[in-house]
Amino acid sequence: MRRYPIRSFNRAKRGFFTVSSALCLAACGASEVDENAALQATAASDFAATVKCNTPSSTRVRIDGGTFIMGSNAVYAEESLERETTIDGFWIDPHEVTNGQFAKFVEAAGYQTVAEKPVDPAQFGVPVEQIPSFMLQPGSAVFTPPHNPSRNYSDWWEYLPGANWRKPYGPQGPDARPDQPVVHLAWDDMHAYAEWTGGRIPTEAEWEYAASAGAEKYTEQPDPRLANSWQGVFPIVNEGSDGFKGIAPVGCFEPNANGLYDMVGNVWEVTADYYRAGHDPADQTNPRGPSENAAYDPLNPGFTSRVMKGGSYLCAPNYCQRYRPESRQGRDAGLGASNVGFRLVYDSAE
Ligand SMILES: [Ca+2]
Ligand SMILES: [Ca+2]
Repeated sequence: MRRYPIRSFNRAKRGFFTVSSALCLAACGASEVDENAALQATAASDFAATVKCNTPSSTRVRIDGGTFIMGSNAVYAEESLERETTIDGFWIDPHEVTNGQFAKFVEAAGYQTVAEKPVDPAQFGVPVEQIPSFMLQPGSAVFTPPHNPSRNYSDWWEYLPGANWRKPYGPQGPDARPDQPVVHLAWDDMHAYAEWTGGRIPTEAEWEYAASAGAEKYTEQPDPRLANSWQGVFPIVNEGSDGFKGIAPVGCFEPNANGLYDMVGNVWEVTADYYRAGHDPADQTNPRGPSENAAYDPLNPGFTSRVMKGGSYLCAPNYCQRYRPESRQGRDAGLGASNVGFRLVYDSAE
């Protein structure tokens, strides 16, 4: 898979890295860039969870087939239209894939993730002199809280060289904790892990069916005991009244009626479906979303995104009310982020 195609670079300039910030960083001396990176990593690592929770069982959970109302007409247009949807049964991980689980795969398979590999300048599709030098270093997108109120997400996302699943807050930050969900993975990394375990990445419908667990749809922020979200005014006031200002170890919050932890909140979870805003009302039986050719992400035009579900610890009432089973956004398949993970489903109990 291409790592940073031109469309991704364009998205980066528009989103994570504004033209001005990219040019500034490109113009700065190396030592100044290194200092900035260190400061960013320090600020971001303040968000590392310090509370220890009991790690739940990893035994696959059976989800019997059935019919439910997928989607929502109540919040964001991309989640509509609600429609009756029928799903075949499957098994699913009770918690997000952890760093400990991913480490076993990496060791056994000798695997290196996309964020750890050298960056090929040709993949940007522009002359190399137009690419900021820091973007030619291996790395990933890290949430770094700004000092001032902002509605511009380029103010709290940074491409941080050296950030990857082992060092989720960058090279200056703490190591990944085995009991926390793995982040900073590209689609290829998740797919490789799934093949190694004999599982697969769920469809959006499977994920939403398992997450909703027969409960009534809601729009309000969940009770702090139920999901790791953001209390306070995002992105500057992080009250952490649910116990975690950043990622929590898996299983710290109450499971849903299917016995699944952190389906909503903690980290977003990538699904197999390509992204397109809204659901096809005719696609009602084991839906798999649009074809790759029909996929379209308005936030990344010309870019093929996958659907991610459930929101993350960064979702707050004043920004990203996506702490719900129906929530969905497009996710760049070639670039990881510090609030995006995944879990697997299976077609057998073992
Ligand atoms: Ca929280
Ligand atoms: Ca989650």
